[in-house]
Amino acid sequence: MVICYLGVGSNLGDRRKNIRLALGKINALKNTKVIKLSRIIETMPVGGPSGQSKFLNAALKAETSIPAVIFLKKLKIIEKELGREKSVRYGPRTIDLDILFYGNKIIKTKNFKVPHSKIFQRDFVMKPLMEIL
Ligand code: PH2
Ligand code: MG
Ligand code: MG
Repeated sequence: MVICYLGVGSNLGDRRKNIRLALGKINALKNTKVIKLSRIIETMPVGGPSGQSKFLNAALKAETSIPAVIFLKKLKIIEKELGREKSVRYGPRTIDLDILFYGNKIIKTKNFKVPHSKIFQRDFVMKPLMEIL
């Protein structure tokens, strides 16, 4: 089992419900268990189109035996199931599930970086993450 930390964000639709449903779906993945959830905080959007709605953000700690790249794929499927649609960069989304840390693994591919590349620049990630670390 690997301990991992995920960042969760939503600024479209019923944000709290989206986060709750995502959590349930992550917890329902094979050999995966959500261990801890931070408080859910409301944050101003960083980047993306001007005038988009505020986010709800949270972080969670989970353990899984699903390999990182497959875990990422499963998270993308959950995002889709919760109505995430392709949009402009940093645009509004029903749910965003980011792998912040996956054990002590370092991954650097074009579309997938672990640790997540902007963790330390982003208050909306750091605040909830610090709470559960
Ligand atoms: N996610 C982004 C870009 N901007 N701003 C806030 N407040 N919360 C987010 O989760 C967020 C963001 C890209 O994933
Ligand atoms: Mg993100
Ligand atoms: Mg993302």
